[in-house]
Amino acid sequence: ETNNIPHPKEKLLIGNLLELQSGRRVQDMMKLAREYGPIYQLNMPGRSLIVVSGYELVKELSDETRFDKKVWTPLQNVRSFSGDGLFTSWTNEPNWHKAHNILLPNFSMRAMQGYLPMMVDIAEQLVGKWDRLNSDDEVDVPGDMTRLTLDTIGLCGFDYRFNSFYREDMHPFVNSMIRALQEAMERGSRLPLEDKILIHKNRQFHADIEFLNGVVDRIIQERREGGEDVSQKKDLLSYMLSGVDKQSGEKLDDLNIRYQIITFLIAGHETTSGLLSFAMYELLHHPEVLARAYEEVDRVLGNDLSARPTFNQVNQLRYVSQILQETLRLWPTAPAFAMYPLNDNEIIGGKYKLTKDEDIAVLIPMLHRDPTIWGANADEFDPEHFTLEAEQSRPADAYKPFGNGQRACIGRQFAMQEATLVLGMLLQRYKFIDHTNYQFKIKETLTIKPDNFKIKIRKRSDADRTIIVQPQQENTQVRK
Ligand code: FDE
Repeated sequence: ETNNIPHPKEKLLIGNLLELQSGRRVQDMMKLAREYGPIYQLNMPGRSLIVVSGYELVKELSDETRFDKKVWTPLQNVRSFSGDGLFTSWTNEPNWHKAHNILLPNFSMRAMQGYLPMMVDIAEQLVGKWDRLNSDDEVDVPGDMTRLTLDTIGLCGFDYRFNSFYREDMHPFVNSMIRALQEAMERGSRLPLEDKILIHKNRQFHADIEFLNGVVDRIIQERREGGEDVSQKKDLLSYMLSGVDKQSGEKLDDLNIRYQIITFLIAGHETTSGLLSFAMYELLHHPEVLARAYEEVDRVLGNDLSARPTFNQVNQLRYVSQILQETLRLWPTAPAFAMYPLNDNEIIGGKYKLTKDEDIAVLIPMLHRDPTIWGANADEFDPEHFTLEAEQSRPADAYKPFGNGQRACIGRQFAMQEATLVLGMLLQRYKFIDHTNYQFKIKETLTIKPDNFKIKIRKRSDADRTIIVQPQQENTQVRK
C-alpha cells in the first residue's frame, strides 16, 4: 500500500471481507481498532474502508473546509427507501439544503416546548402499561422503548398514532423497517454476485419498501384530505407540505416528502430507543448512579404521580441528562458516520493519504474511549464525565454521538428531551430488577441496542423515596 495505513493481512480474492461479520460489524471494528490503532484500512472486493477512531485524526476529519459527510455504502443501500431525505442525501444535493432550511424551525427551543405534552402523552401510555403488570411479568426493555419512540415521533412529527401500546406485536411498519434496514446493511458486505442471486431477499426487500411507502403515503393523504388548512398544525408534516425554502423559494416535492417522513421515522426512533435501553442497563449495574438519579428525580419531580412533568422540570433533570450523555459516550446508538475529502491528495495525521473513493468511517464508540481524552478508565460508565466543568475542559470534537457539523443530528434536542422525560418518569415510579442476570449482548442493525434485555419492575412507595420534598411552586403548576 502507498498510504501507510495499518491493515490486517488480506485473503486472496476477498481481501479483508471476513474481518467484519454480519450482525457484529461495529463490534468487530472496535476489536480491530484495539488491535490496529486509531486508523486502519480494510480492503474488500470493490470497496475500501478506512476506520478512524483517534481523537487527533477525527478532529481533522471534522474540519468542514476539508471534509464533508459521505453517503457511504450502508447509507447508499438505505437510499433505496429514504432517497435524498436528510439523512441519506449528499450535502450538495439540492434537497439537502432545501429540507434542512425548511425543517430547522421544528427543532428550536420553542418547538421542543410544544412537543412536550405529546411526549408526555406517549410516556403515560408506557407507564400505564408498566403500572398494570403483575409482579411476575417481564418487561422487554428495547421492545417497549421502541414502542415509545416510534409513537412519539409519529405523534410529534405527523400527528399520527401508531398506537404501539395497544398491540401485542410491533406495528407492521417497524417489522418492515427493521427488515429493510437489515437487508440494506447486509448488501454492503455481500459480494456483488451474491446480492443478485438472493432472489427471496430481493423480493422481501421490495415488498417491505412498498409497505413503508404505503403507510407514509396514507399519512400524507390523510393530512391533505383532513379538510383543515395543512399549515394549521405545527408539526414536521405541516412544514414539509407548506414550508418554503427562503434560499431557493421552492417547496419540497411529494417524493421528497415521502423520503423525509421515512427518514424521521427511522432516525427518530431506533436511535432513541437504543439510548433508553442502554441507559437502563447501565443504571442496573451502577447502584450509586441509580441512587443519585432517584434522589434528583424525587427532588425535581416529587411524588405526585398524577402531575405531568413540565418543561422546566425536565430541564432541571441535569443528572439524568448526564446519565444519558454518558450512555451515548459508551454506546452511541448511531455508531459510525463517514466523511470524504473535498480535495484530492488530502493527508491526515501528517502521513495518511486519503481519496474520495474510499469510505472513511468515524467509529464513534472507540473515539469515545480514546484514553488521551477520557483517561485510563475510559471504558467505565461514569456520568461525572458530563459535569459542566468536565465538558468545558474537553475539546469539542472528542464527543460525536450526533455526528458532525452541518450534517449533525437535527433531532438532538428532541431525542434528549424525550429520553430525559421518560427516564425521569420511570425513575419516579419504579425499582428495576435484573431477574435474568442479563448477559450484555449488542444487537446491530443500522443502530445498536442491547439484545434480548428483560427486566422486572416494582412500584416505588413513598418509603422508597430518598427524600420527600414538595417541588417548588413554579415547577408544579399545571398549565391551564
Ligand atoms: C443525523 C444523525 C447523525 C449523523 C449521521 C451521519 O453523519 O451520517 C447521527 C450520528 C445521529 N443522527 C445520531 C442520533 C442519535 C440519536 C439518539 C438521534 N440521532 C436521534 C434522532 C431523532 C431524530 C428525529 C433524528 N435523530 C433525526 C436525524 C436526522 C434527520 C439526521 C440527518 C441530518 C442531516 O441533515 O444530515 C440525523 N438525525 Fe439523529
